[in-house]
Amino acid sequence: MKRMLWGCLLLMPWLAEAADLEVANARVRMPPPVSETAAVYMDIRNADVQAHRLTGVTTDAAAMAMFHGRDMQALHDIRLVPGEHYAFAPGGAHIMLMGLKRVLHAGDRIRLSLQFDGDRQLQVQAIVRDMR
Ligand SMILES: [Cu+2]
Repeated sequence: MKRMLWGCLLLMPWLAEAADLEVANARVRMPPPVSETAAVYMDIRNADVQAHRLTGVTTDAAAMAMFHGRDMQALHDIRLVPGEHYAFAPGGAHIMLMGLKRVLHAGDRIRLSLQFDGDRQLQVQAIVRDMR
């Protein structure tokens, strides 16, 4: 049977898992109160034997979310190499939230929905951290 039973799992705030793709350590850099943007970081592990692609991200915490490279350029999708981790991390690629709908405080959690190739989705909670 094919691995079609992805569904939406939520195991722990920072560890979500769907078959062969795992997300860990999802966090949001706490923005200044006046900011309408924020960066989200996380590690995504592709434990599958084949490559996957992260194709989209949505959140109810902001008007828009997208992938950015280290120079803030938009990335269409993210290639996930088999057996490797992909890191959205400070100073590198990140998930950019634009049009925040509320002020984020340290300890708050926001929900993100990650879309992967093959119509698969993963629900992730990211915790807001003061990274100053
Ligand atoms: Cu950005």
